[in-house]
Amino acid sequence: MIFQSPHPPVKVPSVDLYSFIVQRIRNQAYWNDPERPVYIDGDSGAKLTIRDFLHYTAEIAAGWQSIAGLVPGDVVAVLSPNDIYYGVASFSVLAAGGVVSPINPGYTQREIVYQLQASGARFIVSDGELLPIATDAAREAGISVKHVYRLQPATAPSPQSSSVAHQNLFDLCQGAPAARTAATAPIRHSGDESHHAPAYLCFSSGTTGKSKGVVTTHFNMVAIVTQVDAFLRGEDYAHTGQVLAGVLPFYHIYGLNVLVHLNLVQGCTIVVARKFDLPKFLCNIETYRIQFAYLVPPIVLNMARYSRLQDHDISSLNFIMSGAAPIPASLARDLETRHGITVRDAYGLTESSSILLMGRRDTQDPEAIGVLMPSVEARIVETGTGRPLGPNQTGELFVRGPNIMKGYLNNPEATEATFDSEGFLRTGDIGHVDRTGHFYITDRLKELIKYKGFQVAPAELEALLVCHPHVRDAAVIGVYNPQQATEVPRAYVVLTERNGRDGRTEREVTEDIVRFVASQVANHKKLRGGVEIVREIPKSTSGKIMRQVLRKRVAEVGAS
Ligand code: 4UU
Repeated sequence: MIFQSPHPPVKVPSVDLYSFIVQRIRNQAYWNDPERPVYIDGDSGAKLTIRDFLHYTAEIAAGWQSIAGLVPGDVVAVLSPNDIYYGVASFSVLAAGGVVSPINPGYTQREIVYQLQASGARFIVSDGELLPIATDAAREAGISVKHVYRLQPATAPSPQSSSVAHQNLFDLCQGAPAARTAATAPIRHSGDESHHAPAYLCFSSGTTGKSKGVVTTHFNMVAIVTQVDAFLRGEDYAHTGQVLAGVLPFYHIYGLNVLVHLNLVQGCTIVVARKFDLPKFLCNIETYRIQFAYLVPPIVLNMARYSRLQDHDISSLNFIMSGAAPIPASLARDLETRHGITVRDAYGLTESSSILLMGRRDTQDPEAIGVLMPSVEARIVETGTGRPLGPNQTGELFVRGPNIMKGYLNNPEATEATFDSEGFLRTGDIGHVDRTGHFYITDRLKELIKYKGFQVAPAELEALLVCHPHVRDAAVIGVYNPQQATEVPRAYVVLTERNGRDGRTEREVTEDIVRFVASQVANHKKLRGGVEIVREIPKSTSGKIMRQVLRKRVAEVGAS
């Protein structure tokens, strides 16, 4: 049985993402005013107008080709926190025929090098405090430091910390000042099938193993924007012309889709936060009269619990979309009843170019996530047998549609294991659908752990743990922390016989392991769920870690 969206299917234009966005900007009445800001920096108040956005994007695109020497298909890594110029970096690369690989700015050098190498990046765009690490990572990955560009306009002071004089992305602008008012015509890729070329390489661990490059084509990205736009309009909660919070990271598929692409189609202004800070966020809601916020559950929780919430006038905020991890139903209700803010859930994957399910206006049950995006088809499949299930039967969710990735980069085995013979993608999530077409996600079959919406791949931490001199074997699972409304990674380790504990207490050994991991990985991957020493890691006869045994143990003895 195949489940369909209650919304009519969309027609996906056969055009590259940049041309699509430029066309839609031209048709969007909110952009008639060239001075209207696309982005406002929530800290400094600096603005990027739609006119400058279009100008810089087109000019830099030309410079990528003629000055930097980018050839279509080249990968450009963007290593930056949220920034008013992030979209300029991204669209200029796309317009020049390049592929963007956004990197988590919280990554350590080791993690950055991994993504640079796995994506085959030829250029890097970065800035500020990240420039030295971007430069070192470039050297380590074999990328010329001449190919590391700064993201800020030339007027911005050069960061003290960098010993290399980097070229500036804005120096790629060739246009004379007089050309600034005309939004330059988009550069189209050559060849009819160009819209099926890769546009982005975001990274995701998928159902198993380490993080992999997700090949998202122009067609996929045009599709998802078209689908979400149609859905929001259909439910009468399009945020056309509104002011939106820009707190979700732009490098992650969720933020990328709604705050770098969809916002342009809907004529929105984004108030950009480089780093999330609750009081600052609330001040910005007040100052800029933010109306709509895409968030993740831990932020919604912090907000609902904040003792000084009353001190802020957040009356402009009328809608919160929470996504990337489950939101406790009581939390959504609380904000709705106390503050009159509509809260809806959204579910998506990097592999589906973002949103698959979203709450409807009339979604009553707060346990339900919502219904399928237009043009997305779904199956619920019995685990183990692969038998398709009907309504109200629990199994793994499979999805198909124009927004589903092409596959994993240079990894045909993983790609093959993720799609079934009819082109449905395995989500690795467990749930069911009711008779009204509402989907519920109740469990996760895949290994992935989500800390505050960020991906943590157990396989990566396990590979790291066995590099610790005292660890012989390791397994990592996620345990839910209700106080923080998030999962946290926890490790189970078997110590080496020779080193054992070296006369130290168990606590000293586990604390050392926690510190060791923390020194190697981004903040969100730290072993916040602790380390437990065990005699052996439960494994199947084929040597696979039986995570369900560990999860069951947590369920029996509690998370702490
Ligand atoms: C329970 O998390 C994402 C993308 C989320 C997204 C995107 C656009 C949400 C709303 C939106 O508008 O991608 P990944 O690849 O980092 O993680 C995917 C996994 C899912 O397989 C599922 O296990 O994250 C989990 N997940 C959720 N779980 C994502 N959203 C939800 C959710 N409830 N709402």
